[in-house]
Amino acid sequence: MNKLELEALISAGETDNIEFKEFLNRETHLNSRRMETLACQMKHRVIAGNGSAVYVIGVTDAGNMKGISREEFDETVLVLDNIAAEIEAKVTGREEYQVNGGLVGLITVESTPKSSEHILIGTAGHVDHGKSTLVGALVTGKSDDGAGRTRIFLDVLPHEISRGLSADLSYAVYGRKGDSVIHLKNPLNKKESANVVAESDKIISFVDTVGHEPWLRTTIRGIVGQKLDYGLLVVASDDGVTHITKEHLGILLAMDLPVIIALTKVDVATPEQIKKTEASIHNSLKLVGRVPFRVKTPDDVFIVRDKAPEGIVVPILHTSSVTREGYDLLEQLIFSLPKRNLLSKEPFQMYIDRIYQVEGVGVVLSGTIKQGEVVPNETLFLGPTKEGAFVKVKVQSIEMHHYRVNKGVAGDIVGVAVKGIRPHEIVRGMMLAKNKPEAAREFDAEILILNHPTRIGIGYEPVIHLETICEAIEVVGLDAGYMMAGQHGKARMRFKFRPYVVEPGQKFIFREGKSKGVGRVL
Ligand SMILES: Nc1nc2c(ncn2[C@@H]2O[C@H](COP(=O)(O)OP(=O)(O)OP(=O)(O)O)[C@@H](O)[C@H]2O)c(=O)[nH]1
Ligand SMILES: [Mg+2]
Repeated sequence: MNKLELEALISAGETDNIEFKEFLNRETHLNSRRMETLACQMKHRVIAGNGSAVYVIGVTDAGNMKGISREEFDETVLVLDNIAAEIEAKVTGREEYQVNGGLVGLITVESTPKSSEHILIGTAGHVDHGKSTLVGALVTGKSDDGAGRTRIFLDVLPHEISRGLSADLSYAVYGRKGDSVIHLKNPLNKKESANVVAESDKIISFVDTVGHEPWLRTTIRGIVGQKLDYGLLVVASDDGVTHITKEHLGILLAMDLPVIIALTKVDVATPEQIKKTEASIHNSLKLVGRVPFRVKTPDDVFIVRDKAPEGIVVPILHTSSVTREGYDLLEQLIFSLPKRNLLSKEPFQMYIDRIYQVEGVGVVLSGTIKQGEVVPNETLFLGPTKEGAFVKVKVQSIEMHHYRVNKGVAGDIVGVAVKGIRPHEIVRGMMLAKNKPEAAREFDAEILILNHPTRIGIGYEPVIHLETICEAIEVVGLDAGYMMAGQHGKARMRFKFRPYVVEPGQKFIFREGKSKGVGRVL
């Protein structure tokens, strides 16, 4: 910055993340009372600045460039660094300018990455059974009115609000610091979400899916493509288990996700309805070899939190978003569950879920980090292109729930801003990776046919959902020749239009009309 630019910056005055300070000294400003106030102020500035703030020093509050001595300057920087340490930040930049025989400076303070545990929970369940409301009521800590008040927070598209149906995935976050839960007044507020990420030592991200049948593809994308740790199946106690409830349960289990079941709307259901719903949940679970476990007390939470992650024991809670019955227990359970996807040691990989063009930032790729860590300025491979190539891109910055972070780790939902590629060259399902992956047009898999009116054979063309890939695929080889519902066997699959990255062990779902199956890449 030249002096003119400095003058312009100062005459613009203090903004969200710019603070003027004439001079700070150790004796007064590092005493505990003053320091606390300054730390609090710095935190607000850093959060407002998306992880970084600038202190203009040697300048009065009113913006007069006074200039301070070298000793004063150095002491001020030292005091700022001490205050920064209190809020898990540090001084990362320092520029000096000669003014009036003294010094004026720009001191940059940035938040330092901290390791908070980040748990991802995906909702599933029949339309209108209360998924969005449950998530809204959890993250806000408020109750619902039974008429859609809370879910408004998560349903943001105009047609969602007017019809009361969710049509796309929504994301919500809340967290806990020490023993206190950090709620949001409005889960859509970017500053509030950023604050949760900045403050929490345990973060819960919800991926809220949709129950309406025509949007099954989106529901599957929410469950298959996001590296979830747990699935939260919502069943309205008055309406009971439906074919969609069963279908969603099947998808959660096919993805090896441990399931938690919330029996919602117990405030409006009759005792008979609740009993009946509970019985059919028990049946559905027994059919798939799972053991229901009703959570009624904090002791039950204690018992089930160690068992639930293995996926066999399924905690069931009775909840009402109107009376908040069951919410304390559900919250205790959620916050005591361990992270399941722990692949931070592997080289970085992320399947692309969404692609944005952000003004002033460029191309932003969002997704859930599958493995490894990502930091700004590193060079990564993105692809494959239609021809099977990988393009080198450079990471500009990383955001998590609107908060700028210095590092993203396995399991984080992030937006990664990259340079080196144009948005129209990118499609959902591509991979961003540290090491150059291999593109595959065909792969072998073990498949199981769940539903099919007749039988499948070579030439069968379902849509596959694998990680974030959602694409037409053709069965080009089948060991058994033909397969019917309930049968499993080896198949060779070929992506119809372009290659992707697939790896042994990955689970997938495929569908075509009423037919459906699951599989594992060999
Ligand atoms: N009385 C009562 N009403 C509830 C409860 N939970 C949700 N509701 C109401 O049920 C309706 C549907 O809730 P949503 O949260 O939109 O349902 P959803 O499962 O997200 O629906 P889709 O996203 O469209 O699949 C809303 O009007 C809520 O106010 C509850 O515990 N008690
Ligand atoms: Mg919804």
